[in-house]
Amino acid sequence: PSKKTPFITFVLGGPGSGKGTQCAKIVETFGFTHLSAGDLLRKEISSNSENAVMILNKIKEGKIVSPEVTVKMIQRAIESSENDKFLIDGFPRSEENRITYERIIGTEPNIVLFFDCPEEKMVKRVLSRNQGRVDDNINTFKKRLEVFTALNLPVIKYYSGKGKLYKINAVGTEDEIFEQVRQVFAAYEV
Ligand code: UP5
Ligand code: MG
Repeated sequence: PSKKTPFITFVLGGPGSGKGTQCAKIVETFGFTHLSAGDLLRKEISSNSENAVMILNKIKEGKIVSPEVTVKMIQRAIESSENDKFLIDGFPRSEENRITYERIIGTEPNIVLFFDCPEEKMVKRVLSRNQGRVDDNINTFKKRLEVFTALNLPVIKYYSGKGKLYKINAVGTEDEIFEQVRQVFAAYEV
């Protein structure tokens, strides 16, 4: 039996802008399933899959993994879930990512959240996270930020042009930021 077309939210923002933190709150309040592309890739590394070494090297360099790999991972996660609403966190990171997703999945997201955060806040948050991520060091942070600016901002612009973008001010307490996020989903009644 074919499932209902799911409600898809892309969650974008620079490194350390608070995507994962806010996604956890959206899951609690609105019952979404959270798919962090970065977490899915890190899972591939720890399961020693055929792509593990390639993925680890990309993450260490702050570079973007081939979109076929990432989209297949997302597709599997959506298809194996019973839920019909998903947060896709940290993807698409480039126009190539976006176009590959549309080609393989065949749809566009319903809405896109953009956590807008100044660099000095993001770098502080990343360097004080202390969860042992191989990319949480100042050198890799700089590369992640460069890639974000060059490749991810055009995607954000694209969705803004389509009227799908919700820009969130990502400075403040977690609860202050979530209040803006809550209003977006409340309006959609999802
Ligand atoms: N924190 C959160 N909110 C706060 C607040 N309001 N005030 C103070 N502190 C706050 O938050 C970061 C830290 O800040 C945490 O310690 C948190 O407690 C605190 P978090 O919610 O984790 O921020 P997030 O935006 O999720 O940061 P993250 O580092 O995960 O973002 P990235 O986009 O850099 O990382 P991601 O995991 O998405 O990707 C990692 C790498 O994977 C990429 O660089 C790339 O190499 C690869 N990748 C791909 O190749 N393709 C993909 O599609 C996805 C990833
Ligand atoms: Mg994250």
